Amino acid sequence: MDDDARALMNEALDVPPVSNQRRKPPVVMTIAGFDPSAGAGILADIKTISAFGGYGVAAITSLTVQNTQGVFGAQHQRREFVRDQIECLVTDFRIAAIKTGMLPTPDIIAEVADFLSTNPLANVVVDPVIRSTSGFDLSDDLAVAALVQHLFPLAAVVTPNAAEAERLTGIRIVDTAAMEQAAAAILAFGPRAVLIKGGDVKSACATDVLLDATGAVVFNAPRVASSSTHGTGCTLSAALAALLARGMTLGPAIRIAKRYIHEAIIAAPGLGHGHGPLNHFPAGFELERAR
Ligand code: PXL
Repeated sequence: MDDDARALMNEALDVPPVSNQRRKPPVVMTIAGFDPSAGAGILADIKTISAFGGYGVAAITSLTVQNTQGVFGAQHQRREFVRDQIECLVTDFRIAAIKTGMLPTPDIIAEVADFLSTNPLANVVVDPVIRSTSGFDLSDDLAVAALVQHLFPLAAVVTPNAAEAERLTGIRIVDTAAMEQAAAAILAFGPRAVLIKGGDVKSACATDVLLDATGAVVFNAPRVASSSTHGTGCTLSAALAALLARGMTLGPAIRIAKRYIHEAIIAAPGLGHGHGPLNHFPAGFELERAR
């Protein structure tokens, strides 16, 4: 299309002309499962990465059958096919950060770990997705062991919720002290940092605990009573990856990501009959103001 034709088309659509001079967005890759109801998984990740000014690309590990009411089946991909998707993307894009979500089999985990070992990247966020909110196992026991052994040592941060932290450590998460204890046990598996999310722990605040070699930081956010919480874990880890890709450090990134989740729950569209999706583009959240 020549310049005149482009100008004419933009005029007709009433949008500013496209310029190729704009700064390129950081490319963030998600390696995760596909939730066709778009509340969790790859689609939640891509929306979140977009909301934070990144360009999201994805390798799909599993196709699930689900809506807001539950997960009703899953067809996991073969490890070679996951690797092919990843390699095809890295030959074309410079990847600034990676987040992993649902990695359902030990084979897929070994493949992703092998890729990350041969292509070291500082900004790797590992969300240890084990079970859906509705109780569907998204990963088996062997996969959990593989995740700990092969992937945790390659992570900048791992982001279990309280139930996942319990499964990983055997420690019952009843309060902030137990969260810190569990975080220490997970840090010993080799990631550079651990963020345990206490959103599901019964208390007035949604308390998260970050632990790295320098010590623990506790984050509090007001709890929102809402059933629109499908995909909050995916969304948080994708937001962290997108912010790390923009050069932010983990502490400030967590603060911003938590505020984003809060706004996204408040502005949720109320869709479906179960745990509804978030609004990934909440009007109350402006990244530039949040920084
Ligand atoms: O929220 C965990 C999660 C991650 N990834 C996929 C999912 C779910 C929960 O249902 O379906 C694909």
